Amino acid sequence: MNNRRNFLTGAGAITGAIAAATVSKVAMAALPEPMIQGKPDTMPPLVPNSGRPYNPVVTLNGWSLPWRMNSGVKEFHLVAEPVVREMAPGFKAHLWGYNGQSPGPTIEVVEGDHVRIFVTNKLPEHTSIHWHGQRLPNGMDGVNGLTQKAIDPGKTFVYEFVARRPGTFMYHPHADEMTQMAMGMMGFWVTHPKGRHPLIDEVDRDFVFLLNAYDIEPGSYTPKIMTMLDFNLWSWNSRIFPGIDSLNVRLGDKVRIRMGNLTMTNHPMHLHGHEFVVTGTDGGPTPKSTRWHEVTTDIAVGQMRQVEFIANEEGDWAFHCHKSHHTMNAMGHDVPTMIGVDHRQVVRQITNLVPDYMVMGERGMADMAEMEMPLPDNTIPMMTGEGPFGSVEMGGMFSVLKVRRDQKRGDYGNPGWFKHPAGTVAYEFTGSLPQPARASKAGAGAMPAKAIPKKDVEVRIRKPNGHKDH
Ligand SMILES: [Cu+2]
Repeated sequence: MNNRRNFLTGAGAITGAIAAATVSKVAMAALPEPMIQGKPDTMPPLVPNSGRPYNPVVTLNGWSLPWRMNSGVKEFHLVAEPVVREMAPGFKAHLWGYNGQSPGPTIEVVEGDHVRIFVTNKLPEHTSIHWHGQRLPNGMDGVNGLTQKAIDPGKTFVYEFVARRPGTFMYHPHADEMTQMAMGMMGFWVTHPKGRHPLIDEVDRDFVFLLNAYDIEPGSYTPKIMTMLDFNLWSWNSRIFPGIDSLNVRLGDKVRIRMGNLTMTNHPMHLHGHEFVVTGTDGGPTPKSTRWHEVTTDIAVGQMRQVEFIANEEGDWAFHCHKSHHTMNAMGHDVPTMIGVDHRQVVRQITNLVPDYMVMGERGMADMAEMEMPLPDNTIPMMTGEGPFGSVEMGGMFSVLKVRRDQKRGDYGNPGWFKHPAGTVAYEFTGSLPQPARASKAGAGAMPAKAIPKKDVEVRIRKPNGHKDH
């Protein structure tokens, strides 16, 4: 084993104690005690206190599952069960998950580990777990009906295999998948290399999270499981901005971010202020000759990607899915486009009948983030997040990479807002403005149009409300 830097000693003391608690004398003979997590906070990395050493990952708004060693086998205990997940402060969803949370805890093992996972089903229906991306015996692949009998409610099954290749993996049910994944059943898995690996660099910070999505009607608590495309909550680890923790790093840190996509669509993940390289896919580490720098990487459904970069620009850098509808929360849909429509006459007439009537969106949607809109209980505003300069006008799949010179090694805490050096923030110009260059001609084309209207036509169409008709 090479001499890995252990910069996480402080945080490890806490989680080490949790890991030790799983190994009670009584339990050694039977099932490992299930560890349950009640809080949606980002827990400090789980420093290994048995088995081979490795640099642990940090799960955004999540945690890693402690294990016990039993005659050389690493034993974990997952409990599939209904959970209440706080998706953002003040917004709770009734989901299904593992060990108290959705997603379930991250499982971290080392290449070559013999792994045994006990899965107890406390759901009202049968389940199974598929170990997405793993090399394993066919009968351990977790496909209900094809490779195993379903785990009925109240039963515990055992999965056992050797973690053969290092990389980034996921786990999820392969039984009534449509329901169980729509309800939040999924988790992350990282297999660390057993020694120095030519394609896997050591990093200072290693973050993981799953991309997931829900359709929860404003004012209700349970996802609509039949939804195939029209989700209204776009989340990372079943959290939505501003409920997603920031990724806090030290200036000059080598940072890895691992993401897995278990939604129904792709997510182009975009980082501000830095270029990264994709160093691994669901198939494992990529050959170095195939890596190039980019600032956005698309993650398709069922895929995992890991990106790496040196955090060498100080500041608060946005990190988000670039599909703008995925950085919106509930109410991002079903609102007609009203930009440019002058409502004043209509509003005057309506307020005679409905005194509280308010018009939204004629100057764009930013108004909505500023107005205090009355919302049903348990609804997250469409766009939220209060930054140092006002509303961030974002929701959903959005967080912030915080790069700080004075962040301590091993400190994953939020350092607060960036203090911009004087003269480095965009500012208002108050002098006299020269005439700006402006395109005024309609322009030509590849060839003349066959029939040109006698008078110019301006298209003014108000899009139909909702998605129901297409
Ligand atoms: Cu997206």
